[in-house]
Amino acid sequence: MTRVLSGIQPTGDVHLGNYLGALRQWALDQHEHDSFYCAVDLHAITVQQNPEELRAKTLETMATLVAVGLDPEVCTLFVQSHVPYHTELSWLLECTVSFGELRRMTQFKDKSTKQGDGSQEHVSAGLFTYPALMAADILIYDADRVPVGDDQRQHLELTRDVADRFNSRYGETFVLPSAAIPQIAARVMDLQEPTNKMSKSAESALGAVGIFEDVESIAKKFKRAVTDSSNEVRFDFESKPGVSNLLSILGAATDRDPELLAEQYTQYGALKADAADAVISVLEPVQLRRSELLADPAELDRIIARGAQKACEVASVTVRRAKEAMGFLSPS
Ligand code: ATP
Ligand code: LTN
Repeated sequence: MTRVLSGIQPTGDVHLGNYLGALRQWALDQHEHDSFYCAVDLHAITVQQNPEELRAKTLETMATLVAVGLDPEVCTLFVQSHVPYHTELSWLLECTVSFGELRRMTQFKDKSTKQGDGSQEHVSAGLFTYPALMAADILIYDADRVPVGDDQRQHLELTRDVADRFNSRYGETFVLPSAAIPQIAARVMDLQEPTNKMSKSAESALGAVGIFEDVESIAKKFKRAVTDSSNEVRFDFESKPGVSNLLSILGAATDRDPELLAEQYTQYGALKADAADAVISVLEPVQLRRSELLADPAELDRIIARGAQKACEVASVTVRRAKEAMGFLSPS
């Protein structure tokens, strides 16, 4: 059976881009494949976190995973730091990946220059080596398939390269994974700045739609979405990023082709209203499940404990295999 692994950072509020680009695919995949999903708290600390907030956000992210329809009876849901093997394998992979490869990662370039004075002087070394930890997250579960948004494409390519290098140096050890990136809405853009991706760390509160936001607020954000002045509905991200983003969102939420949808609209107002309605109908069951879950916090603790145990069983075997291949002496 195909193995699936993916992760989400327990930072900020989960938004529509996370949902349409990744989480919705996770919920479908769990029924077809042996699936592992985690809150990647070790990745979150590549930028400084407040300890209380990190703890609360990690719990909240796990509740979100259940709310989007991930069934702990069907897939494995866990917190990354509960499986210490990830950091152990990460070191082996840091010694396999090259400095030049890490330096070329666009996410590092973006995030490191946005921090502090932009000189990269004070960014953590972890922000730089992050892709090795991400490769470890994936390779440790022998994952064939990694459902992610478009922004993670480069990290997946690096993971394959590192796995391939390790296998040719030390013998067949890792499965080479593929990114599973959705056809539509793989890169949901900010509603206010449609040339930037919708992000947890968005500057404008109106630009990102949280998946637990109340429906009035969602409708208002779509109504105020930035378009352009030509009043022609056409799917063309180059010249009409705002309108094309709305068409993609509507297409993803209703399972229709954005290009064909464009033919049905002559007015931006109608497109915005339909996109808002479609998003609200997709998110309503998610919001309902979350309120049920928050009423029973002990259940969430049980889910997290069971997930850690299942994940450790698989991860420990892969790390042992990798260490043996690399020439570490087995403890007697
Ligand atoms: P930040 O932007 O603050 O770095 P993030 O919103 O990208 O955070 P992550 O936890 O890094 O959130 O991503 C979780 C998943 O959501 C990843 O698979 C990522 O590719 C996907 N994703 C994130 N933003 C978008 C987006 N705007 N459109 C589609 N998918 C997205
Ligand atoms: N780098 C990803 C989060 C992430 C991930 C993973 C995704 C960490 N480990 C393993 C897929 C598989 C991000 O920033 N969204």
